[in-house]
Amino acid sequence: MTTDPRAMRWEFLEKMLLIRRFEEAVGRFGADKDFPGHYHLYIGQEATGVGAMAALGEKDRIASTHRNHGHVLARGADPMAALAEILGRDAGLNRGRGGTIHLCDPDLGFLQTSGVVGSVVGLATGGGYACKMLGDGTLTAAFFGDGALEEGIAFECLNIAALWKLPVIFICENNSADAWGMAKGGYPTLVHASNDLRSIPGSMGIEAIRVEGIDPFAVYDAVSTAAARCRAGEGPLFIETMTRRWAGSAPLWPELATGITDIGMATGRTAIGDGPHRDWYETNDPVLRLARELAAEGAEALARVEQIDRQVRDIIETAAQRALASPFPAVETAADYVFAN
Ligand SMILES: Cc1ncc(C[n+]2csc(CCOP(=O)(O)OP(=O)(O)O)c2C)c(N)n1
Ligand SMILES: [Mg+2]
Repeated sequence: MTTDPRAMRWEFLEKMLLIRRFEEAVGRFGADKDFPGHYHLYIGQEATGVGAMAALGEKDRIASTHRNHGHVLARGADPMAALAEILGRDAGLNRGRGGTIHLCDPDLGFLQTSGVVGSVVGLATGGGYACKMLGDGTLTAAFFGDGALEEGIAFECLNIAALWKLPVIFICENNSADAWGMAKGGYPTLVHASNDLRSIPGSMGIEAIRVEGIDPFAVYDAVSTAAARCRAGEGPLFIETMTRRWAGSAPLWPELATGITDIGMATGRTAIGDGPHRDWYETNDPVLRLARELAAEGAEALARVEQIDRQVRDIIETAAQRALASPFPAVETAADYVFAN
């Protein structure tokens, strides 16, 4: 990872596009019923995962949620092994045992990813305690949704992390703007008495800031500053990254509501039109936003955006075909890797 800000923009675009094409492939698998059960896509939040991961160190630990695909990829996991995991295949990151919700890459520092809302806050606090005991200057980053702050465990763990000055960065991805909520047949979204989530860690003396979750540089800067402070022994910090909920994540089951991302909407080759998702394409889609900014720099930059998109599409298409063609674990191995020996 470069630290040159100009080069970083291209790396961010490439990673964000990789996650987008990956999620579109998962959406296709989901629609085709290639894997069972519920799943969640990271579309609309790519800038948060990519910006944050770029600011973390190689030895830092990470805990993530049910919406984990983008985190695992942003950290550098192999897309084919991640897709194979979602499909329950033996070639998957967790030999097909974790699936979409527990997709995890321990080699990249993931302690766990868990679908139990709020549990991440506890896992990361434990991770932070371990980092502090090791005294090696590492930290643990927790990625969780706004819904996690409805859970009791979040309050206890923020409290203990503050009291013990644990090196933890609590990254709350607040995607509740434009969410439908259950009353409209959507997914359960935030139901909280607090109208500003920052006040919760704030009441425990944890500094809490809010950043634009569609701006990878804002997230990168916030996490870099927080990491330096954690490593200096100042204790935990809380970052709330705001995104508008992608239309495809508003209903109970995800759907590719805004279609397969057309990079032409960033390069000017495709007209955005006046449809229902105009705001998304013009303003809220973090991938189109960064691609547009880069493509505006001239013909060479525009061609580079298109080339990166082609390259990333190829990587994901090949990974998807290989993952789909790969075998399921053998029946007699069903209990392997599941229980500790
Ligand atoms: C302890 C617990 N309660 C309820 C659920 C059901 N559930 C799954 S996702 C979800 C909403 C989570 O919202 P948030 O944490 O904001 O994450 P998002 O899906 O918005 O990224 C709920 C309530 C769960 N998985 N775990
Ligand atoms: Mg949420």
